[in-house]
Amino acid sequence: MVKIQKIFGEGLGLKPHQNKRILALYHRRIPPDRVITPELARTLSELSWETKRQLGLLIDRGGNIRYVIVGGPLGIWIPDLADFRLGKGPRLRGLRLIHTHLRGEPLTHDDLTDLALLRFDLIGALEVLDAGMPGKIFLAHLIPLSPKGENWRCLDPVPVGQADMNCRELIQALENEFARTQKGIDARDPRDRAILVHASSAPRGVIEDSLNELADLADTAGVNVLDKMSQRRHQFHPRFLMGREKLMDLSILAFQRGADLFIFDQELNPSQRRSISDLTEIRVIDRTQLILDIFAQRAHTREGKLKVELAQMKYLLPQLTARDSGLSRLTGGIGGRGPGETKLEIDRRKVRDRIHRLGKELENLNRGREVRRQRRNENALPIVSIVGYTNVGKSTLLNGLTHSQVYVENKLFATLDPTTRRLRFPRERDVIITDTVGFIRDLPKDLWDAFRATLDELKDADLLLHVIDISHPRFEEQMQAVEKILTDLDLQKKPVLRVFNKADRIEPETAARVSRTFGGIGISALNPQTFSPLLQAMEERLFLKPAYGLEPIHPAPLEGEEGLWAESEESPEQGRKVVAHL
Ligand SMILES: Nc1nc2c(ncn2[C@@H]2O[C@H](COP(=O)(O)OP(=O)(O)OP(=O)(O)O)[C@@H](O)[C@H]2O)c(=O)[nH]1
Ligand SMILES: [Mg+2]
Repeated sequence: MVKIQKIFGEGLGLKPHQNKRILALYHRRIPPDRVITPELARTLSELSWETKRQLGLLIDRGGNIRYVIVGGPLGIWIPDLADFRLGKGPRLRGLRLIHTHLRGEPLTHDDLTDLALLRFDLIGALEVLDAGMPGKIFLAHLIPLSPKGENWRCLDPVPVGQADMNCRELIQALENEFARTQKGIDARDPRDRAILVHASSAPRGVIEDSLNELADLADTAGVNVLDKMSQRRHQFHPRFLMGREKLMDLSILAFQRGADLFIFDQELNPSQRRSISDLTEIRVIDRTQLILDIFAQRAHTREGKLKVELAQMKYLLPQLTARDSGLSRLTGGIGGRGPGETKLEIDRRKVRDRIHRLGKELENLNRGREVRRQRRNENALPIVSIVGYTNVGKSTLLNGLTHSQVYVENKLFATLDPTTRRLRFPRERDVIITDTVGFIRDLPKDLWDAFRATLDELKDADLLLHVIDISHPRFEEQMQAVEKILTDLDLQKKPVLRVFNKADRIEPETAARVSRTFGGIGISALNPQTFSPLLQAMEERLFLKPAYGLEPIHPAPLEGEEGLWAESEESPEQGRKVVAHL
């Protein structure tokens, strides 16, 4: 084994003979079951007293001294431990830190932070008495998840000569204990094991809702969510977003639970992501990346794949501007997927070229779609578009209405590409009905841009069916998020029918009340027998509208909301389409 034999830390200003004696510490070896020998403690203490600086030793499990560190009078800074990276699983670092304290103080907060963040086997502070005699030794180690929420245990200080516990056995016992608390984890399960993190000033309920949605997203992406953690903050730490303290708790929690990924609910800039990941040695992604990843998994058609890749590349570009050596960590999304994996060598120029080419290819596809769209318009069939938050049952409704087999799944973003079907009303009246990609609040901008063309097709719709999952605890927020997106798409004037779906999952009276309150129609997309009132309302909207004027679609708008108004047949465009098929 090649040892790095140099003084780490604040070696400047030491006298040559001190330097030499400190370097000579590398030749000491400690029996593997001892924390430190009294002889070594004495030398360390003497040298520390003479130089008026803390001295630290990082000792491996074989009792070899791997790093000798010189600190200041009050603290010591741990170097980059490149040779001792943390692996996956319930492992401590394989190094213990024994260092001197010149004022006889017990382990400080900084010491315990190092213990936690660096996952040392043990940490010890050796008291330096007058004339450089060693005094007591203060020891602490991490402990597995406990009901009291403590992260470490501080042992009673004893004079260093009496510190006779079996160090090897203690560390082994600890690792066994950690392995036991992580037992729920199946080592053969290839999924990422994540802790979800939220830091914002939002009220608790909002944070909880947001984390629940993030959990759904993570589940959709195929991530095993082990735990959630949140911090209410009014000011964000520029480097770590959350406070350093909290990050330490997070790091310990990750260790205790055996997590290998943090998913932040807040958008992180590249340097924040790197700082957090460097400090905790755990991969870090944010909600945007998670959604991008889901879209990447979901894209099946050529067009869908192009759009998602374009969004991923656009997302990647600014990440590359920040100087970064660990590109793989930045670009590897869930399970190392994402554009980064096979393109470690990508540089900015290549990404720009790719963005340019993807843009061109999509433009061509869009042109083709434009032609199809015009043809459809010439056919002059009314168009009904199904919109709504993701997973509310849009595709199920399309299937139910048109006896189709569009892909349906209880996961988010099952549908990425629009599907179009023909729906026949009585009296031989046909309409075109389309299913669209689900909406979500705060859709990442790059995805929004990529899907903009698809969403713009909604402008052709004569009627929007806004499907709402009435059984969802946050259906009102979802409804509002969708209506905001419709406004952003400049569709606020489109006739909209609110369709309260999954009525089978709640009490009939509640369903009726909600439909009345918000002005909509309750259905169960799984059961076409519930469709009659919906079909009737659609028919009325499409074919039997009053001759003139503006007609409110929702009888009782939400409080503070202006209400959605439907244009009547007076609208020349709609008039043309509808009249042709009456
Ligand atoms: N109980 C119940 N479940 C429903 C109903 N409608 C849909 N679902 C279920 O809800 C889940 C989502 O349905 P989808 O039709 O894929 O939803 P979507 O809105 O198209 O979702 P995305 O395309 O992912 O945005 C599926 O598991 C459906 O079986 C309903 O009326 N009642
Ligand atoms: Mg769908």
